[in-house]
Amino acid sequence: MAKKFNESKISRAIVGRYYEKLTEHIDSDVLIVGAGPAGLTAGLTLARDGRKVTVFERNLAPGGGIWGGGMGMNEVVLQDEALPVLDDLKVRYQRRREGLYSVDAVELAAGLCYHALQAGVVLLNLVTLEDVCVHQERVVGVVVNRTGISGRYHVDPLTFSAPAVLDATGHEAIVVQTLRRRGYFRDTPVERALEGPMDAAAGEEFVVEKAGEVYPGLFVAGMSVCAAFGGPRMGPIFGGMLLSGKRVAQLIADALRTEPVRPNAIPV
Ligand code: 48F
Repeated sequence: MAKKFNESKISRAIVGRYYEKLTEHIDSDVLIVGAGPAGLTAGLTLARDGRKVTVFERNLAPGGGIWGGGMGMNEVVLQDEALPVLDDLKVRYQRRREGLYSVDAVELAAGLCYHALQAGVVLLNLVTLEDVCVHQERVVGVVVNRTGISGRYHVDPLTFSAPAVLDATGHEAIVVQTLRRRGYFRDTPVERALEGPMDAAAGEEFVVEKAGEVYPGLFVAGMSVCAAFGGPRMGPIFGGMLLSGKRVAQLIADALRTEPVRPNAIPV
């Protein structure tokens, strides 16, 4: 009996579809660096709003700091303000005696990834941000490389363009860092800001309140907010990360309504 498929067809299906995704997303509405709780929530919200969203994740598995809960115990804690997000994701939670809610870390990470992709987000894992594109004092894209190549071989990267780029890389705020080390934030509070020591309640408020645009075209959400503006860390409580992602999505959506569409795009 003739075989329905062979190894070449399998390879062709993977390569074909992957390069379709890449080509379709060279120009996006929003580029998100980091697939942790903040980046995934922002991506999900913007994609549901009809935006073309690309998420880059340096690791193999998206989910960022969720998987390990606290000290490797895979439960994360959230406060009641974040429950509507969990309900929307159909992620289950348990009220604890302390008045907080506990969620299985794997269920939260999986739920965020699943719903973000279902909403239309294209997530490219094993891709590391190396730099940003700045044209006329505005961030208009990202410079990325394969994680296995980045920092290891002298191989030039590729670029993706969008009118809005979100730094959701967590404690490191890698995207902000690419501009900071070149002096783009001279004489602003971002120039020397450092993440502060732990204060869970204050940190949770800070990441939501201060989520927003840090440089024209560049936004921050999640722990990158603390790294950019000097807010306190908060440990394994995750409500603020989800709400920070939602808030920045709203701000990006507002900005996109007034920004030129894909300023770096050349019609093909
Ligand atoms: O660290 P991460 O989960 O950031 P977040 O969304 O959430 C922070 C919490 O996990 C936790 C916390 C409290 O609640 O304090 O730490 O702000 O996710 C950041 C993602 O960015 C990826 C990284 O692998 C992780 O999945 N990332 C970091 N640098 C790069 C990157 C890079 N250069 N290129 C691509 N992805």
